[in-house]
Amino acid sequence: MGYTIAQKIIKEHLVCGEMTVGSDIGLKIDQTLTQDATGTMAYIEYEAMGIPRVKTEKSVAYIDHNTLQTGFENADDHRFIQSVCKKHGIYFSRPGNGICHQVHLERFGKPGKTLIGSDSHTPTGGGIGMLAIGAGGLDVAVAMGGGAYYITMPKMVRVNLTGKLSPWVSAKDIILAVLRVMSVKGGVGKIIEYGGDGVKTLTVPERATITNMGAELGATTSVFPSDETTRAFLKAQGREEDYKELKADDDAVYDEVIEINLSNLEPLAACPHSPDNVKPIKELEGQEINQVCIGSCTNSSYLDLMRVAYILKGKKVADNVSLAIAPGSKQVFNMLALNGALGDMIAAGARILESACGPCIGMGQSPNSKGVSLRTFNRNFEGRSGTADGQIYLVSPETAAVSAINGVFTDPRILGCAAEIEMPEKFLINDNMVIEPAPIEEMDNVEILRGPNIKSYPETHPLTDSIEASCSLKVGDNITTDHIMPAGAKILPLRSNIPKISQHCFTVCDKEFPARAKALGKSVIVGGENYGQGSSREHAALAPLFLGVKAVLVKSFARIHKSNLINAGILPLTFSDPSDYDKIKLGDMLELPNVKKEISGGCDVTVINKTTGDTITAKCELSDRTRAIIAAGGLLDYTKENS
Ligand code: MIC
Ligand code: SF4
Repeated sequence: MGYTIAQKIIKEHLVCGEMTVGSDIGLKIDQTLTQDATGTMAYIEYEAMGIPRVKTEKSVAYIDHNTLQTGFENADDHRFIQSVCKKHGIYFSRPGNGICHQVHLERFGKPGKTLIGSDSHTPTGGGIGMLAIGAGGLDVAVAMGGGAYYITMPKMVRVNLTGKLSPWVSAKDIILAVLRVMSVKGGVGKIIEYGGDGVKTLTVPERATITNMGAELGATTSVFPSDETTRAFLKAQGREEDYKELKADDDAVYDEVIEINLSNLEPLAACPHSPDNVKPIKELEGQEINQVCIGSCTNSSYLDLMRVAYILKGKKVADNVSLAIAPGSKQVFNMLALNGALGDMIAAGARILESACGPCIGMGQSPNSKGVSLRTFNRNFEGRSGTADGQIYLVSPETAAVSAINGVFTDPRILGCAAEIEMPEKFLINDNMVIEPAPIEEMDNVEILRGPNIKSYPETHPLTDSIEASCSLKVGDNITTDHIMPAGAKILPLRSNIPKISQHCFTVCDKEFPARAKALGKSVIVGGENYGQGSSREHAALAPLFLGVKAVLVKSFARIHKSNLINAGILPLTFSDPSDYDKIKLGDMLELPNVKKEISGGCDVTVINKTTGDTITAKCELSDRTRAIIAAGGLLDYTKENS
């Protein structure tokens, strides 16, 4: 039996476990990336492990999320990360150099290598044939220290692409079409592999748009073959030597196959408030809009922005629309500046932002009340834009640009013939905003620069024999990490201060939660399906840890959040019978009388609702390793005990 692309990379990097679906496997990690919003904590954790130099082939720290410096906090965090990088052997990409995933694809990613990143959109690297996975900061810290990264061996899904996109239909429309079929939880426990004749019609940045948004499927990762198109991209980036061919064997076996004929696709939009709420633009045409934002790690490549500039050239942004554009990297920005495309955007009335995440994470550009905002981003969760009643639609750059001019939802196919925009044979290469680490012999002279907002990792506790705690919060299905630990310009600067950021935990759902949980001392959160979807932010586990949450009992979990809970020593429990969800109410007193014994024996966990008298059972699906992590009180304690 042959192998899929992902299975080939996994086989080459397997350090423990068996490649059978559902088994716990450990992977050697070649590269890591962090961004600043998760990075400060990841480096605090790395420091706590006491390993002098990173052991990966390449580790890069990007500053791209918290770039709005309205107080000392973000700048202090950037300075802290820069000093840690210098000392411990990590490359530092300065603020302004671009969004982590875009820059990593351009300058560092290599086909066939493994990459983990403390950001859920790390799978962008799958666009050049990497096995690139989003993880919690602590997992990344462990990988930097040379430790393996553990996942559950996923199922393999093949998305077979045939045909060719019609003019003005875009890579974004492909992934929105996949989301329409699979939904935001359809990818959980799966790797999505793209294949078929249609692959060769897509450039690397287009492939990266698709693998990037595989995160919204809940997939472990997504990957494209590495072929002549990949070689040409790497050559244009001045690094052809990093090329390696990668394709699935003809007799590779997939658990699921999805067929997409590119020729049949049309422009699509993900409507509020979920990336899988997909409708054709045709159905929305003519509706008035208020804002357009172009950028983010999904759609901010040179090719994307050249198409946008082509559409905007000689036109004017409609009076009722504010158009913001953030090029994905300094490379893209600089090339647009030199070839005149930036001038076309400015002349049309675009507001040009720095190369960073910006509006995608609510760092500025929040729309007006009830504002309809078309964005080329990947997430439209409620409130994420910073405007609680904002109506966010996710669209392609082409749809975004033409709608900005017309002031209403517009199908870009009205533009007629395709724009003749070619991939450059040579990108502009200038890595002067990537700072190299100090040589080993000089590392002792590097001082770590800490600001007053940088606090240590919250206190952890080993698992106790029993737990008695009340239900401090009950929520429904598809709770995102943006509900659990909101981002935005006001809260993000607190990412290195868990006591302070905890005061915002779950306030989107229930303003009283932080105070109530803290007053209770110990508590349990109850939730529905796909709990914790979205971001990799471990703050969505660390804030509950700080607030005394001992267990989260839900119908099902999203992958990264479940492992962040385990890493924080919080029990991830699922109802054995989902209808038992109705047997617990806010404020009920719960008892887990034999929890330690049951967990160590791999048995179901008994939960007694002392308020109602009901007894229910919960599953705690753990491997031997994650069981030991929970028993120790989290991954940091486990790593210290085992090193
Ligand atoms: C996001 O898109 O939600 C983020 C912000 O990039 C997060 C990381 C974070 O919360 O810092 C992600 O996707 O993991
Ligand atoms: Fe940044 Fe948005 Fe991409 Fe997250 S999804 S890494 S916030 S651009």
